Amino acid sequence: MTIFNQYASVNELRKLAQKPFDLTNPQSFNPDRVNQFFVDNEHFRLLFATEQVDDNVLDHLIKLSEEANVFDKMQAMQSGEVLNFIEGFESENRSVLHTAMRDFFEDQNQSEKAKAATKEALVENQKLEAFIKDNEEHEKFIHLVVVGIGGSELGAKALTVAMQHLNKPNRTLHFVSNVDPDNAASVAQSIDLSKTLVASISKSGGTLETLTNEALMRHHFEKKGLDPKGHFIVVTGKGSPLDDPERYLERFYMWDFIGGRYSVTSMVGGIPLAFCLGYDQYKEILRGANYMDKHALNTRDPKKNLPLMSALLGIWNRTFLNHHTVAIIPYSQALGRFAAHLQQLDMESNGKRIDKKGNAVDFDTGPIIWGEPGTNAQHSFFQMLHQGTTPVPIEFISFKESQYGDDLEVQGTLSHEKLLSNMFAQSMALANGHKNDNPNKNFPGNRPSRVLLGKKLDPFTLGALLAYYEHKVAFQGFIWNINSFDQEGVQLGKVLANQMIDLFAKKRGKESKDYKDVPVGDAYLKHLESLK
Ligand code: G6Q
Repeated sequence: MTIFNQYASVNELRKLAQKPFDLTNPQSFNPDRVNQFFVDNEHFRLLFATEQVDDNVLDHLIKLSEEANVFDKMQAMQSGEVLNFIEGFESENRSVLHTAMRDFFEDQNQSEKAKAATKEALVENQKLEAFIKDNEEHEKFIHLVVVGIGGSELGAKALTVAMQHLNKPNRTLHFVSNVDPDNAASVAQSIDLSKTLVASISKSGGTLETLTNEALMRHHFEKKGLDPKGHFIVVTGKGSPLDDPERYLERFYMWDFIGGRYSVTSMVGGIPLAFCLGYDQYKEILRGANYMDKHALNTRDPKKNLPLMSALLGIWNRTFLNHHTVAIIPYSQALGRFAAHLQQLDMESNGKRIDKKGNAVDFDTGPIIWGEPGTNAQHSFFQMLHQGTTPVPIEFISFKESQYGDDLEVQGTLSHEKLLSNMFAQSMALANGHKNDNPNKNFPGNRPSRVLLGKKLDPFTLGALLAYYEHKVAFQGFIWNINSFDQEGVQLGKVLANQMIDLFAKKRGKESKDYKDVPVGDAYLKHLESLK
């Protein structure tokens, strides 16, 4: 039996899950409940009256967090203890120190490992500040193209989109991630390459898509008679195949204790964010993330710890109420790419089927994460969320104030008020449902959701929001006792893709020494060939 299933609270929670709180009962889902079921810190408030929990369930969820020693594990993580491992089997066997990348402010972590990591991060940040300020002075580059994929793209993209309203004038940012050549071609053809900086971002320095796209981008520069060396910088691991002074104007580093999906506050996010917003605004993002790191670690009352409470509610929905998916619905256009980042963060971290001892888990772990911003989503898939056969717990995110403050009263209310009204209305409608004799107009209700509210989406808040989700995911992994920090599941596809690539190479007369016959792959290629 896994450790998780040995916790006394798990047994109790399984019993309680037989009869979860009924949100359709107007007596129990009332203003008192809304006023009782929330947790907040100085910057956020998490409202969860619309989750199927009562005090008894919450008490047992808190016991679960105690049995799982979540704070010891959070302390171990932030101190650089080796947590990324599977006991007794070959695994990455590393520390997990993304929090050290932003520990530049008060109350710094005192462990030697964390301090050493922060010191290294500081060097990179100083290099970044000098590079960005020099470019601002001389306006050499106004366009930035980031070449990177997965963790070397998604988070940076989500955050730069979220902060677009603060972009320096004239700056444009583009991402080339897909090995589809149209991605690079469309970017290269849309900007003046003589004013363009390209940042290749790859921790390993060996990712097929990134190496290919870098070569493609260099080719586009050469075609215009420009020397790529004067335009390319790199973010990579020290000693990686890309760590080559001959190829780049400047090299920035990251380390093996920073997982790709946890790398936004390293140079991976630092380069694009500082290029677009300026270094000082980027530092505010770090400050916000650091604030949430301290909150997650030091707020030892689980009822006051936002990421922990969110983690526990998520475990209740997933492992005990058996909901398979979670929709992230920001009522914030700026967070248009945020769900895509959280999809990787959560699913690559907690999409695991063995525990840390290598045993198959006998309970459900990470859910399917997806989402789009509201209100647009209401006009798209919300039909299914209200009346479909699969209940989908929702995490709403919204802010009291808009970013631009450029709003208009139309028919008695501001657009921002209409936005917030819609979000609260959805949360209430999903919870309450609506009885109607016409089955087509009947809403079953009891569809859980929670609302994370912030004051305004500025750099500090964005950094804190990022870290809130990083810690929610980490707390869940600690409780399930799975390794949230590796990603072996993506390897097999990569191996087969390389074998397929060799089939294409062979057809071009360029057979590699590792060539393997892949009969099924051959069959696919024949389909391609037969297309007229
Ligand atoms: C993230 C994953 C993965 C990784 C990419 C890019 O946690 O490890 O998405 O970020 O495969 O890897 P490189 O940065 O090494 O190119």
